[in-house]
Amino acid sequence: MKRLTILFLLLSSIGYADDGYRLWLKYDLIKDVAKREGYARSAQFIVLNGTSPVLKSAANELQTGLQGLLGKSVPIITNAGNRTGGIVLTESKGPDADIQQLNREGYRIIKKQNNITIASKSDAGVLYGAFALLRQIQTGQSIDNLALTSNPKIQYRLLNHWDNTNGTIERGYAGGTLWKWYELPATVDPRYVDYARANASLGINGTVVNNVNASARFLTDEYIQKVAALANVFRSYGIRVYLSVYFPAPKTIGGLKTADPLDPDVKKWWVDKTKEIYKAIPDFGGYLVKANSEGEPGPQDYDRTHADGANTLAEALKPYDGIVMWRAFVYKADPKADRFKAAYEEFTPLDGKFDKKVIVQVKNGPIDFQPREPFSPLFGAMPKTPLSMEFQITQEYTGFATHWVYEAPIFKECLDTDTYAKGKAGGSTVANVIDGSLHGYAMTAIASVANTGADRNWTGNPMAQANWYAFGRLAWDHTLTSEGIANEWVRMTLTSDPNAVKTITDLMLKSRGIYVDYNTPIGLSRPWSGIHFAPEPWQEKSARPDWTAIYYHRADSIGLGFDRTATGSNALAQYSPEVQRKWNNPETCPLPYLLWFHHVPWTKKLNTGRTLWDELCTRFYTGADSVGWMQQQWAQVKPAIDPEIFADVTGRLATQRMEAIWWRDSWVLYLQTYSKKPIPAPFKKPERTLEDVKRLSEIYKLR
Ligand code: BDP
Repeated sequence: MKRLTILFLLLSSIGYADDGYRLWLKYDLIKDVAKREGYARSAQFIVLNGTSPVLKSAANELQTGLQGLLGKSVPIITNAGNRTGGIVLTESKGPDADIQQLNREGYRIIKKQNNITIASKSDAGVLYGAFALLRQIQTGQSIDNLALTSNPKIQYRLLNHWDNTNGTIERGYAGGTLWKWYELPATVDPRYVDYARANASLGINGTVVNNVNASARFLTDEYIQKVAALANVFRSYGIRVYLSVYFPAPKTIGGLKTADPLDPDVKKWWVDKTKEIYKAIPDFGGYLVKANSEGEPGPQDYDRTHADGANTLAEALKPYDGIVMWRAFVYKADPKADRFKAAYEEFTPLDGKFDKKVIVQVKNGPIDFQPREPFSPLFGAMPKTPLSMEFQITQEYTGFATHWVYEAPIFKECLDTDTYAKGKAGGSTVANVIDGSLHGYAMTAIASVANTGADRNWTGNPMAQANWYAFGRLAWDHTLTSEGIANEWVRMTLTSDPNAVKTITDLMLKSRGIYVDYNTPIGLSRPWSGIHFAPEPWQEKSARPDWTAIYYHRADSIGLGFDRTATGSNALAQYSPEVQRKWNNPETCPLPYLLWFHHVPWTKKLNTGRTLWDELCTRFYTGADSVGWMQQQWAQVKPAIDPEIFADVTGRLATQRMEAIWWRDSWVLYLQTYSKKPIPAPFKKPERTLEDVKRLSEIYKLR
């Protein structure tokens, strides 16, 4: 691995193209000599006290990073004697005031007696501090008077990989799985180390390695050994592995007649299986479960509740430091129900009924990772059950690997929204729910569906690396801003040229709004079945009504949108009265959420001064046109960007532009059959017909 890293450093310094593999851990030589020498004076050596593999990772990373950034080798020593001017790594439980203010994984970086000390109560905290110091240098900040304290606000910070035994990834757009199941456990790809380094640099401390639509094979001895080999790599970076479990596994691989969670043989099966896993993986993190959801079996098949199912697994984990993450992503095939309401209806009656080792994992929105979605009403409604957040980094609904969508604003929008669970503003945002501060949860977690794959640059679209980065940074500290994170990522990953940094940061911040405008403006959504890419607002036939497009947008001759007020499904009643007041009235409901909650007449004047129809057209057209603006802005940064990455993003933007127009045309031509209104000036009517775009979608689906 080390040799690989050095090779990359060498190649980049002699001007070879950047293939994106190094992510934000580039460590390219700092060109400003005075600056470089300044850093070098404070980083003459690294003092490593201790033998923990995680501490060693911290020292090695510092050494690799400094070698690249400063262009000189920095020795790792165990005792500095009287020498100063180095970096001292300290894992300490001591009474020192600096340490007292830290939680287990927090760190303190401080310049003391001419040394920089990185201190933490845990070796993992020291590792996070080492990455923070490198980040400080990578982003060109001074390290002369450092006094930096940072504590993660959330305890379990995980990636969820939807990876399968056959090498594919559900909703993955960057190649096949990173995990080479066929080769494991005997062959351990060095890339696993780089995966772990990237995650540790953000403070991610757990990874669920397999799909929530889980194969029972992951619980066989064969796969436990494979997963253990991954765990052996990740352990040195403070990362624990978790498994998604197939709930009926006691039947399918255990040979039992039932998987009823209250059956004594089933309970025993889980106890024995868990013991077997811990024998192979002593720091195993625990189980993630999708049950009674989208056809996946679960406890309800035996007239048991989600709590019964979760608690059986929790009991099996009792002797160990592991947890159960039970997903709340459930909805029944009831033609009369509103899918929006399902999770709340099923889970709130179970509040307080879960074992203390269980955390309920809730998607950010009530439906399914839409480009823009109101927060799930479960947040704030389960005071006695720890809830964790599930975001999605992979761009299932946000344009796969061709559309440039920086997702931090999606994450932040949800985290920063007030649930009003306390009845008044302040202190009860979604972030306050999941960081435990609102209800005093004993356990806190945040997860996101990963966007990594075997593509050389990890994420397909190089700009999508920023979404992995942003999730990790926010999982550590949800108070960081989308802009701050974007700025930091650009400088570490793409360029330090100030104008280019500014242009790209601006593009990133606008990218999600632009996507929403041509894809799902004013509160439209599109979670209908299929590959979730081709526009098909006309889709009306499916195995179940909530897998059709018309179920969601409800276009008719009068207007558009899903009435979720008391005259409709009344899903709004699941929110606190203050939130209801904000969204209940179509006159005052913020435009981004309007069609989520209201069926609005085509001719209704909105607060923009335009009718609904004209506003929709304006959004679709300006959204698609704005991709042209993105192309122009991107063209301007060419001199500051590596040519390979520049060309890659340029190509993807061209595709995005074409597809944005396809989305725009599909929506406006289809909705026009209901609104019966012309495309308002100055926009020109699409050059193709509804039949043309329908055909295009059919062909697209053939792939
Ligand atoms: C949906 C995906 C599906 C997942 C499901 C889930 O389309 O592939 O299995 O979510 O989260 O968004 O379980």
